Amino acid sequence: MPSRLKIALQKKGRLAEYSFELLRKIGLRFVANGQYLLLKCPDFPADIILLRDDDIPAFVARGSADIGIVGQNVVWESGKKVREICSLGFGACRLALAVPRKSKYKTLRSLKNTTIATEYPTSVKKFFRKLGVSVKIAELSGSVEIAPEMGIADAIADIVESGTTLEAHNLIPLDPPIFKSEAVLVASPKISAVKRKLLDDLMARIEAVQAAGDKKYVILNCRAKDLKQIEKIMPSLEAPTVLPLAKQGEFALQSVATEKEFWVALPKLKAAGAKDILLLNVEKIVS
Ligand code: PRT
Ligand code: ZN
Repeated sequence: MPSRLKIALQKKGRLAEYSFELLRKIGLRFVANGQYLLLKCPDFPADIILLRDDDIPAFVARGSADIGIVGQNVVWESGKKVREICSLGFGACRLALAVPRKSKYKTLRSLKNTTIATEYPTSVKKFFRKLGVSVKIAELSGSVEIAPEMGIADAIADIVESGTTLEAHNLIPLDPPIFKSEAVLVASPKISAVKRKLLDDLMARIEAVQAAGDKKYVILNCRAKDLKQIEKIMPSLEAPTVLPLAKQGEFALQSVATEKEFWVALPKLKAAGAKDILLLNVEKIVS
């Protein structure tokens, strides 16, 4: 039987939809309807295993899954031996220490001998060991932000994204964070050579998606007399493509640019005589 790559993804939660979307963008078809935990991809030799995110590092480390998508925070906390292949550009957050607004503890070092509530005991212990500051840990599996109010801890170490949750509980973060994290593609150290080839194939596809990033395909028309000036202004990867229109003395210019570059260039393009301007999505760029 031909080898099939086993891909571990979060079943439900903050990374699930982004992970499904990425796999779909790279051409893997599957139906995730919440009913099955093992999904077969019909047009690529891969099966998707849906798990709690906390279980993904262990599955990948022991080779029960060949690759997985999970937050670096979860990998580091687990201590499991997996290979980080690449960052995926979503799930960005940080593990930060925070204290009540009115707390007497204002710096990381001032937390000496205090109790810190967290879902990340290993990462917190490691951080303070490195800092040479001894702290006690109150390990919780949720609702960490209410621990100081409940008298369980002096400070917390929790995942922060926008900071809204901390603010809502009158907590202020201390700098620097313990670490910054984002979703990563991880691979098993036990992956076979055949499956490694399948992974390389998927990686090339992921790179094409990442290269497209927020790039757009820009198309516009102009008159021959304005062509040279517009060519100069038009942002592009190398240089814009210039094509004559089926109308005497008119041209089309086509190029690839980031959305930001496009908006900056737009007033100048219009002033230079650009018209019929289209902005289209670019899905993939293969260099
Ligand atoms: O059920 P399962 O165990 O699979 O999921 P989970 O509930 O453990 O994790 P989930 O789905 O909440 O998060 C999955 C991953 O998303 C995390 O491991 C992080 O890598 C990443 N991530 C990104 C976040 C956040 N942003 C985030 N904001 N994980 C959690 N949060 C929580 C945080 O715990 C806190 O309660 O959101 C709150 C803070 O958000 P802000 O925006 O108010 O600062
Ligand atoms: Zn979890």
